Amino acid sequence: MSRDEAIEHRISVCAHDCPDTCSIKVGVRDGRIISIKGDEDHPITRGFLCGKVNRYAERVYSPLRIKTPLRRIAAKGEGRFAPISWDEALDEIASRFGEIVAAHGAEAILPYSYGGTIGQIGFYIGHRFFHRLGASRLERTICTGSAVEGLRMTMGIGLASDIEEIRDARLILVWGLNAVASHVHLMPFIRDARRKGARLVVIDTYRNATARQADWFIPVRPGTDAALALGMMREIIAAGLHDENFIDRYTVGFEDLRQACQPYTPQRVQEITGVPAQQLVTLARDYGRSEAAFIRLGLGLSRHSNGAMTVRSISCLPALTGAWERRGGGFLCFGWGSVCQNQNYLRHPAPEDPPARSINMVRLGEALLETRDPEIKALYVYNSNPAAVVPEQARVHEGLAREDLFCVVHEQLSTDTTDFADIVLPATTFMEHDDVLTSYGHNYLQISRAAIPAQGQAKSNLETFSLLARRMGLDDPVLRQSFQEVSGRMLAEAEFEDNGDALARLEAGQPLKMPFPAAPWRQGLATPSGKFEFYSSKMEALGHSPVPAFVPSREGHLDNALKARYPLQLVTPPSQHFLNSSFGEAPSSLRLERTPRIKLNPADAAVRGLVDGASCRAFNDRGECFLTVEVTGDTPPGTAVAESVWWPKLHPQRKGINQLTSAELTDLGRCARFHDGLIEVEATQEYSAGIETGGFPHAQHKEISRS
Ligand SMILES: Nc1nc2c(c(=O)[nH]1)N[C@H]1C(S)=C(S)[C@@H](COP(=O)(O)OP(=O)(O)OC[C@H]3O[C@@H](n4cnc5c(=O)[nH]c(N)nc54)[C@H](O)[C@@H]3O)O[C@H]1N2
Ligand SMILES: Nc1nc2c(c(=O)[nH]1)N[C@H]1C(S)=C(S)[C@@H](COP(=O)(O)OP(=O)(O)OC[C@H]3O[C@@H](n4cnc5c(=O)[nH]c(N)nc54)[C@H](O)[C@@H]3O)O[C@H]1N2
Ligand code: SF4
Ligand SMILES: [Mo]
Repeated sequence: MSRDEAIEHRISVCAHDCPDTCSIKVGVRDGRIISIKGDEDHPITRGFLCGKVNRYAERVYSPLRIKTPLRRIAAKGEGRFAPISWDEALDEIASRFGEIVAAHGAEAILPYSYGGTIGQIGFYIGHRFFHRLGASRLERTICTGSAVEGLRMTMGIGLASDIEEIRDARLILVWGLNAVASHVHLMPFIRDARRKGARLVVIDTYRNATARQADWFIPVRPGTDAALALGMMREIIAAGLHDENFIDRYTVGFEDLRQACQPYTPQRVQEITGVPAQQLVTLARDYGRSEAAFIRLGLGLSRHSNGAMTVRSISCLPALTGAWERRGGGFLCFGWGSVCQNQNYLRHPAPEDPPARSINMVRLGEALLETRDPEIKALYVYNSNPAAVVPEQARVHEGLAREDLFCVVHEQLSTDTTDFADIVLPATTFMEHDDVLTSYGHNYLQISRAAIPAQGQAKSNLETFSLLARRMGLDDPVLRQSFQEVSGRMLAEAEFEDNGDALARLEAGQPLKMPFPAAPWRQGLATPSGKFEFYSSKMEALGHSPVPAFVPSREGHLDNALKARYPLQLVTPPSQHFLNSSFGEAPSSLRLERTPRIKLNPADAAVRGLVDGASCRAFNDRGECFLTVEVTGDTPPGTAVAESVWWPKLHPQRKGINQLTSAELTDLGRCARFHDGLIEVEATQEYSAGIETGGFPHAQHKEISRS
């Protein structure tokens, strides 16, 4: 047999928290990854992957990979451990959990997880274990909370246009989304549309990589997009570009909306958003007149104190013009695929599960430092790196450093969070376990099969929770189901566009498309009226304006006492080569991202005596973070941008960007305000050599910082 013949080709599905959910062809020889490429047969992947996953072997075989269970042998935070066996680790966890339940009650245990894997099983399988135990429940709202609630108020949940329809759009608004970084498989659909004459407009707080490709980039002040949407709606109505027929049939509250828009004259919108009055008028008319206007709304603008109201306001636009009705027109924030998954039985507590309190994941620092009755005595982290990604990081680290907190972290790599653990358990990557994948950006479902064996003694979330249940004496067979049992149940009621031998095709690795309901507004939406609600009595009942409104964000553009001290609005959006904090270890990603940076407008840099490449200290009342200054006209005056999330331990003093972000929750949906924080920036001598002095802890990182 030749060496080529020995290569097997397998299909895996990327399970990172990304809307693209790519199908991957993995070449494997002797159990090792030889090649990785995008699946040409997947209608969204279209034969290519992002750079991060093209280089996935780097992550799978990283020297930072955790290969065995570990027990802490030094102070919390130091990250020094001795290997132990799985049996020892499980015994210790079971006995410590047992003691804590006996002494303080099960609510003293807090699970902490998010999007390390968005495989349906890997994401949800821990829920029923902790529900059965009676542990505190985690409100997993850090990412989508405000956007989900904002959309719910206008149109109920689940309504979305098909990404594949963007091909037929004539005008595309990419709004609060840096697709080139975070949704790269959107770009070919936009390219297809532009080839047929469509225009791309990007509305964002800085000229990001997507804005560079746009026909028209419209910079807005952070947190002010609702005013822009209201101004657009005012113009659309004034010019008679609204669709009366659609409005009569499928919406409620048009007259209230019309009145709500009146104060948002082009001049007033310019004052709030910074968008010139004439540009607003042009944008509104272009949108209103387009035969097929498509809004791809990102979450950037939802991560402000007014995030839900902003999302709600923008989502009224396609109902006002009837863009929903036209092929190539419409609106997409979360794909329809994200609502037609049957994980409900994994996700929700069973009737026999004990009741338990809820703790919001954004407020982890508070939970660990202040929560009482009972105090959190054990934290079990999986699928997440809270020491890096959670706001008010100083408090998070202080909480994680508590000597009396028993902390277990199930992880692939030694992260900032594992550094604080008592016990670390080794986790498989998506290349090493089976799962069922749906997407929050498109509508295909796919089964992902392990392409290679587990590295070292790593185990999947499914296997780990099954073992833990057994150790804890939880003998309900439902807590110990195999992949076949769980996925079988999940897929039993699934519907596909073509149901013929669906299961066999899924088993063969094919993606299957879940059907869109045709024009669901005709059957009735999941709102109280069954229609698009320009006027929402639910909003009113919750104490918010029932009609769209611009509510200044907490740390926004308005001058006030806080702004006098901290004049810059900090936006911390995803960087292209990291995925949240994942890939923050990968040598190639680190090389491409170079150093943790802050983008400042030349005027803002000059008044602070900062030049390009200077070291600076960014700070506010919550904390500080040392960054390298990038002076650029891509960032408007008053806005500072730090693409994120670098590992805190690669920053000086292990102070990451989330030292500066607020853990206060959004208006609705209990989400985080990652782009709504005021800061000041000053030159610093201390770190004038930049990241080099930041103490890269691993030999590997030291090398990278030199290269
Ligand atoms: N490479 C990469 N891809 C990722 C991620 C990553 O970290 N890296 N993260 C993944 C995850 S978990 C998610 S949730 C998604 C995130 O995806 P989204 O949040 O939908 O979009 P992002 O690409 O993060 O872009 C956010 C954009 O919003 C802008 N923005 C911030 N505030 C405002 C505002 O007030 N108004 C306007 N108009 N724009 C604003 C930012 O400048 C940024 O360009 O991406 C996923 N994909
Ligand atoms: N400043 C700032 N902070 C942010 C954001 C921002 O834009 N700016 N974005 C926020 C958003 S949108 C989100 S969604 C959160 C995301 O935050 P997290 O969900 O915590 O995402 P990651 O940082 O990627 O960390 C996921 C961890 O899970 C591990 N993992 C992966 N697969 C598995 C598995 O199968 N099993 C186990 N046990 N572990 C696994 C990975 O190794 C990784 O360390 O971050 C938020 N934080
Ligand atoms: S991170 Fe996103 S773009 Fe990259 S391979 Fe995974 S799903 Fe595809
Ligand atoms: Mo997210």
